[in-house]
Amino acid sequence: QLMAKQTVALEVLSYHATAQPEETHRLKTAVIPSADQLQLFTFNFDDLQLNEDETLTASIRMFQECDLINLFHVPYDVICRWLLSVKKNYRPVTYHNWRHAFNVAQTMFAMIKSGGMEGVVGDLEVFALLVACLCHDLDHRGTNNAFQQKADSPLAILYGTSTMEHHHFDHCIMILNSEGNNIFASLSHEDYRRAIKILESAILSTDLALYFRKRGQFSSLVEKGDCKWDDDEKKDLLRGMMMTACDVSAITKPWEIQHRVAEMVASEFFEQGDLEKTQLGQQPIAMMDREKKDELPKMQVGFIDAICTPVYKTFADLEPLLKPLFEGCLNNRRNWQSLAEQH
Ligand code: 5BB
Ligand code: ZN
Repeated sequence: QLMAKQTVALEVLSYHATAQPEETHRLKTAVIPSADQLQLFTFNFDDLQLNEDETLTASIRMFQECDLINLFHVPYDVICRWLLSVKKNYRPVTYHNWRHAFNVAQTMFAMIKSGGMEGVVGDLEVFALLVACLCHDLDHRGTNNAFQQKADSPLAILYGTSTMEHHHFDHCIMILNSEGNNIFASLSHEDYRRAIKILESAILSTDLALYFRKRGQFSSLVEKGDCKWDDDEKKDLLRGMMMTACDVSAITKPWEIQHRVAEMVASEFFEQGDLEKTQLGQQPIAMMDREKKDELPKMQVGFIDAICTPVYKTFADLEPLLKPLFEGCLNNRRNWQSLAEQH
């Protein structure tokens, strides 16, 4: 068992690409548009309005706008190199790709800057959270935890629970530990440890299984009005819920965007379903079975009711400036429900 794990660990952890000097130089000398120009403050942000280079300059702008580069003495070439390395370690899968990570970071930025969370999370937390968003799905293969288990993948052997999320975090650490990529290098020893802890917890909390365990505690605190977030454990819970709210935030977007993204989510699920049929000889669940694609509207309503509405409702109760997320979610529920009724 130990031998197997060591072999698998080498296989999984040995290789990752980093940025080339030419591309680092190009980003380093690029003009960074303003946050307003890039529409970074809005909850209705649409990444398709930006080209690939602009997703990079927009990411830099989010760090600048939070003053993180100055506060934490990040050399400009290091943040450029790190960002390019992160982008390079997303695979061209249909949904869990670089653009998804970038969108999640933009929602986090909007929650902090436009959603009233700036006074709640401190500078080091903002830094770690934005990094967590950009890194939270690193090296995703377009297949979920259940698939890793069923396929006995090297990742499932290495990490028994929250399989993919542990891998995303490990990949994030590998990039930070690569030459010239450590954006946390100038932090004090204490801040460094704290940033890595926040990062780890934030990335792991994007496992849906953990969200189900934690959301009851979170809504109890908000209902009780116990929202001072003064102890570490409560604050960690809040940050985890913010990660979930950002991760599934496509469900809060204007209908046209939500519809387009849902089609991508569905395609990636169907591709996993195809693999289950061909590679594992198994019958996929309805969500991943392209024969059942007519059930998409009904499934989105189920997703909204079971997972999305509770988290956005709690955030809206916590902070009125976050209500647009809740309202966007309800608007998409109406649209999916009406499509479901036409079937
Ligand atoms: C989700 C949990 N799963 C174990 C069983 C199925 N459900 S579900 O019924 O809520 C469901 C969710 C069913 C279908 C879905 O999509 C059909 C295209 C979805 C769904 N999931 N729809 C979405 O728009 C999105 Br976004 C997602 C999230 C996919 C990634 C999961 C990451 C969870 C982070 C907390
Ligand atoms: Zn994600």
